[in-house]
Amino acid sequence: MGAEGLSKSERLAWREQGCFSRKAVFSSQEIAALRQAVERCVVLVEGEIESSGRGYRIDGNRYFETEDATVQMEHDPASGAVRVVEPFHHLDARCDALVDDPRIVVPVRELVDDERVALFTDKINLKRPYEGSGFRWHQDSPYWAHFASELERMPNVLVTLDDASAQNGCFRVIAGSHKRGMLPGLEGDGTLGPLFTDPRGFDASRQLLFEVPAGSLVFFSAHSVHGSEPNRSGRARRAAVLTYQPGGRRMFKLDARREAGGVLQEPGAA
Ligand SMILES: O=C(O)CCC(=O)C(=O)O
Repeated sequence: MGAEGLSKSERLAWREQGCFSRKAVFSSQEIAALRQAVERCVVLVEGEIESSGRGYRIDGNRYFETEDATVQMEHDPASGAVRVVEPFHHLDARCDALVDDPRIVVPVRELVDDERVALFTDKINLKRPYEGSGFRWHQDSPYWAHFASELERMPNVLVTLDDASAQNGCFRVIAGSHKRGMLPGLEGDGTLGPLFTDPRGFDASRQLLFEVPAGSLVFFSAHSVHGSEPNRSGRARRAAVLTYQPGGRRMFKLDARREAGGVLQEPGAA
């Protein structure tokens, strides 16, 4: 699949389910190169953590702030693995180029409803074999509401870097949960509890499992309740998530603008 605008069924899925996927958009060669690029980012942040990263704990989980990224470590204290790096695009030229890929940006322009789109944030979620932990049900919008407006115009695009299945912790979305805006968070469940969605606010039986091959894209709304199970398999489950917004706005964690995909040519322009 190339750089195509939204089909009728994708528009319908976006409106009704808050998500849709496009399978195997990137070739296996492209994904192999992207995996290598992502692993270069991990090595880079590991080096920074070792030399100068500032570490802290929230609800028992370990985080580090490097000069320009937040690094979350695996939950199990016995694991030394990096779990999430946010942002990562600026750490590697190949990752930076992903932000502008027309196969992502063309449909995103329609979801943002703007010819100009900018990056809001981006992360890599790494679930190493057997030790990759799950992501509890949550929405992004309650978190981002402190930093951004027009949350309906901030689509996420998850890029699968490995074949994803229920066994290795594929991404999941609660169909239709985006329709209810920001839902109540958990109370009395640690510092981050309010950022996890109270299970009374959605119907868990409506979860969609994105069991898709490496190189696929999952588009989902900032209001969608989403999450994933731990990796119980011997195969990695890595993914990149890019979040876009209308053009001209600054990024979430970096005090800079990152316009995406360049300016569209006017019809008939040379
Ligand atoms: O990578 C996953 O499975 C979950 C991603 C997620 O929930 C997030 O990045 O907010």
